[in-house]
Amino acid sequence: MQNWNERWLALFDPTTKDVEFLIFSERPTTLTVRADEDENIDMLQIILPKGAMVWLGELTHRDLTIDSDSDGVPDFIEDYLQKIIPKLGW
Ligand SMILES: [Ca+2]
Repeated sequence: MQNWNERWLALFDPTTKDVEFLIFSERPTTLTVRADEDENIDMLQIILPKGAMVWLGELTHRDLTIDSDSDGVPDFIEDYLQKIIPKLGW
């Protein structure tokens, strides 16, 4: 799980190349995350303001280790979000 400073979350399993994106029309009001004893997330609860919309997408990444600006967000995710968020019109 990555990024809580913006209106999106990216979820990925390091054993696969699949990344799921949740993009919110408004920032969620509450985020609850629970992990098991192996630190694997087994529950994620997101509470949104009334009327908020969510866009869910899934992609296959090339390489999550490439982070040109060293902000912790892989280039693959930043490039994708910069393309898709303006198209949502939120
Ligand atoms: Ca980055």
